[in-house]
Amino acid sequence: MIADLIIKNIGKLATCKSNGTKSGKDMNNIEIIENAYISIKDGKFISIGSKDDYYNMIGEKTEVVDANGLLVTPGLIDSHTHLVHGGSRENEFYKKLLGVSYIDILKQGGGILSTVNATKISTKDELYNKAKKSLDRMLEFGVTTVESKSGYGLELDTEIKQLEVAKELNHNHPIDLVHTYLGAHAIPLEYRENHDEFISKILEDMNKIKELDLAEFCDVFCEDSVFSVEESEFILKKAKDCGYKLKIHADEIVSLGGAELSAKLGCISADHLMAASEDGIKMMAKENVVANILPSTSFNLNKSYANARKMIDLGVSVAISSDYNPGSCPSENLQFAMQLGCLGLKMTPNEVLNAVTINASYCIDRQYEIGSIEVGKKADFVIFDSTNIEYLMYHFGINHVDRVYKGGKLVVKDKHVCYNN
Ligand code: IZC
Ligand code: ZN
Repeated sequence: MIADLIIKNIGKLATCKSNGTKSGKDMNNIEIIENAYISIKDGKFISIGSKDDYYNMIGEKTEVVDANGLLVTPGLIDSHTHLVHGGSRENEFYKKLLGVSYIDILKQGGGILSTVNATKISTKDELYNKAKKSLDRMLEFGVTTVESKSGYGLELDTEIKQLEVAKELNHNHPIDLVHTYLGAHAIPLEYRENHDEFISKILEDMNKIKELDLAEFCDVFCEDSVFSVEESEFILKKAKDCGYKLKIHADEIVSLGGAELSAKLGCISADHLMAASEDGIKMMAKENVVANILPSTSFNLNKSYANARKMIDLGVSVAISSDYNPGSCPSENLQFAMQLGCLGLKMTPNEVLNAVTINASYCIDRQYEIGSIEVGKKADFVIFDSTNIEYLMYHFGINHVDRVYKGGKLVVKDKHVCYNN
């Protein structure tokens, strides 16, 4: 078969190929092909090999690119973000440094609720342009697929506005987006004494959003002073009946039993887990719930890191995401989260790379399309300005990307976006 594009002279090709989620000791295994090439046709990988075995795929129109001996990995996947929102929260930054907690700020009507106000008063264009800027940054860091949550409306119209912006961006931007409805993100002040009434509104809204086909996943912020385990269970069960796949913000600050609930309900991922119990982790391993850990949030809130080593020892599949949001993680930089995967979570560089590629693809149910470099999968890949995986985590705080390809098209060159539109 004649290829559209061939990348030759790849020093190390980290395919991240796997027959399922990577877990336990297997999380540290990465198939590496040295002196490799990849060839692409119609946006997909058609052949992967070593040395010069690509000659018979070169036609008149084939573009052959020299990777100059560098490292190539699958496009990175950010499977937990609060991408679309209005405003920013630097006004709360110093308060936090003085020791006022994230939840106390929320209880005072700030935090998520202040972003809800900023999102309500933003026009669609404003939300679109702000989120597009963030997506460009993510792409420049090597991210080619992003999960994007709503949750800054807490009423139907603004939730729809956020989800529609994400849908338009999915259409117009090279990054593929996966959409999550997070109507249960906070309790508006007027419902503080009446959670049940607010929850019944969420149930109505989730049906409408499903009818409009605006979200594939449903998520709940299960946390002390936000949604209890019982409330989260009630909401997520209804979401499942409505056709959503499930996610949960679990045991981020207080050990409530969110990990246990994720296993009980068959969530695809449980996210955060800084305070997850050992029983909860064991239950997640048994039910194959992916632990989606967000170490940049631990860093930014100056909190402890999730116990990734224990999770891996107990057989849980671990993914890592940015949690990009205006409160607890105002940074789009997934490479920084990867570096904290080593420095904070004590994961190995190989485990971290699997966590942001193949395991992250499972968090968004895209494991058959992306997450590894395999024949038939979408040709999303990154050429790093590095000859090995370790260097990406060791040399921290900088962007290691050389070039990014999305569906076989060059979208980042010399560290800057170069797609048309
Ligand atoms: O805006 O604070 N944790 N939700 C749960 C967030 C962080 C986003 C925010
Ligand atoms: Zn979150």
